[in-house]
Amino acid sequence: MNIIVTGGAGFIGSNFIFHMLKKYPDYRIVCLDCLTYAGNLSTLAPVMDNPNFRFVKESITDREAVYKLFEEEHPDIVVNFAAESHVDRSIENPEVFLDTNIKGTAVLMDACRKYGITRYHQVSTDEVYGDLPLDRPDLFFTEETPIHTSSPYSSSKAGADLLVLAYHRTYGLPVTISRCSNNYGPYHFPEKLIPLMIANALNDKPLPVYGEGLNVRDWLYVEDHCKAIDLIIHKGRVGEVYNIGGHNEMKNIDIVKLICKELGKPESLITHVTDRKGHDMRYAIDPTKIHNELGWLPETKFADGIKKTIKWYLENREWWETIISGEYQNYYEKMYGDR
Ligand code: NAD
Ligand code: TDX
Repeated sequence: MNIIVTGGAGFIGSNFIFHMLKKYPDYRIVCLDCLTYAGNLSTLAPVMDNPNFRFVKESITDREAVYKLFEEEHPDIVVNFAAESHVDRSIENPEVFLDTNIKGTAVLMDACRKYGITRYHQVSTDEVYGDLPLDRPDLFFTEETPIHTSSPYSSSKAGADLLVLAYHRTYGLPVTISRCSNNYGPYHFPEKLIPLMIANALNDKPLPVYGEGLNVRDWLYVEDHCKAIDLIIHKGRVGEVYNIGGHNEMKNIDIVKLICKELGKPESLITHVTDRKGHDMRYAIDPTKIHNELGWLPETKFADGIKKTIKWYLENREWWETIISGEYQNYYEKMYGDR
């Protein structure tokens, strides 16, 4: 099996590559990633010398480069993780989100049509469903929940999902889509809630909680997400959407307090800052379909996963300190400097 994994120098894609190379020693994995601010080649250092692994630095929006890669590699499966992934950045500058998340997806699928593949898998998000109210804990997102996006990021991901389903219906492309809740774990870029709070707490910097911190997210350990995608690309039904979630809803403020406790830092570091524009209140996934059809269940309890994650950030300071001392510092100043 020859698999192209796009966005593999980012958080979830890199974890997926490690999972696949370990579990399937006879598979070839080709990572296609243009190394945006969020892509980090040092993350892939442990597999760079693996003869079954190849890294290619190109953009999924570059049709010529993508076609050339397909001609060279004849992939059986394409798993598309490549995306602009940060909601706050999409609010500042939506354009690159449209280019990468929508146009890039179309280019990849055109290559799949032209050269033939057995599966195109789109890694999507629960954010395409919009949000749920805090006072209706009985409501969950199912695969039938209407698309109802809030941010330029989620709209671009929803646009891509609709294109993927259209390529299936119109051209018969063998596609699957997964819509996962918030991931956490090693190699998570420190602009996102959990790694940002860990890094700031370790540096005794303020912990910027948006609004009152009552927004709810459904957190899933990244390895469990990777295992779900592994199942879907091998056993999932073509043309189907699968929700993936941890049944682990938590308020932002409780996560931040837990991180303070685990690191022995005072809660007085918590600073309430201006809320995110259009901030989704609650995400909650109903993962019944993937459980019933493919037998998937989350394996990592949040209490264990957050400990493992914090330990990883303590043991890999160089990885995230390099990031926060570079260009990212300008972004951080712009985002949090005046609030
Ligand atoms: P990330 O930002 O950590 O990584 C994205 C990767 O894509 C980076 O390596 C970047 O260099 C690469 N990339 C960006 N634009 C590219 C382009 N034009 N061509 C090639 N490579 C490009 O993101 P992540 O958190 O790992 O998310 C991966 C995927 O999973 C995304 O599609 C995201 O929408 C989806 N997702 C993420 C979460 C989450 O909690 N992080 C949850 C559900 C779904
Ligand atoms: O500094 C912060 N303070 C804060 O209160 C940051 C960065 C975030 N937050 C809040 C906003 C959200 O309610 O924490 C929550 C989580 O924020 P993010 O880590 O930015 O994640 P979210 O917006 O929920 O989106 C994530 O999950 C779905 C990923 O970034 C997306 O790529 C994925 O699709």
